[in-house]
Amino acid sequence: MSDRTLIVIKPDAVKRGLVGQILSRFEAKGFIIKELRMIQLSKEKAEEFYSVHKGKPFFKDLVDFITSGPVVAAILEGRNAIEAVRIMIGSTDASKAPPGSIRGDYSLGLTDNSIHASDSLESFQRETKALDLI
Ligand code: 3AN
Repeated sequence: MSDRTLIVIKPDAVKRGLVGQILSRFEAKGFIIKELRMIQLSKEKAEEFYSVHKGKPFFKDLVDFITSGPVVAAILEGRNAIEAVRIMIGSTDASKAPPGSIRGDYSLGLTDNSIHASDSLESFQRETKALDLI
């Protein structure tokens, strides 16, 4: 159980002006924002960030999309953060994410699904390093 996790608000949500609404949900839930940064990812950093998906058919689309505009990355601190935040964001395919979850409320996409959150301690460590947050 980790008390910290990483969220990345993706370019679709940043372009649509949803940063404040999304961050406020985490604050309302009780998480503390420990780090907050707007980042334009390079292709190299994006490939490092998504390295677990290297070789998959959607890898190029993923890298193209995450580099298509700035993202907002935040480290959140709170009880059982990784699991709790994954529940709040909803399933990867936003068309199947339930209303009330962030993807369920703000997106219909699969690649452009508004938000990423670390799914394990290992992912948290790799992803924060790729984004130069730690
Ligand atoms: P999550 O973001 O829910 O952790 P992952 O880590 O399995 O999901 O996938 C990372 C990202 O890759 C997803 N957010 C989504 O944008 C994209 N992705 C995952 N699976 C697919 C797929 N089958 N087709 C296209 N894009 C996908």
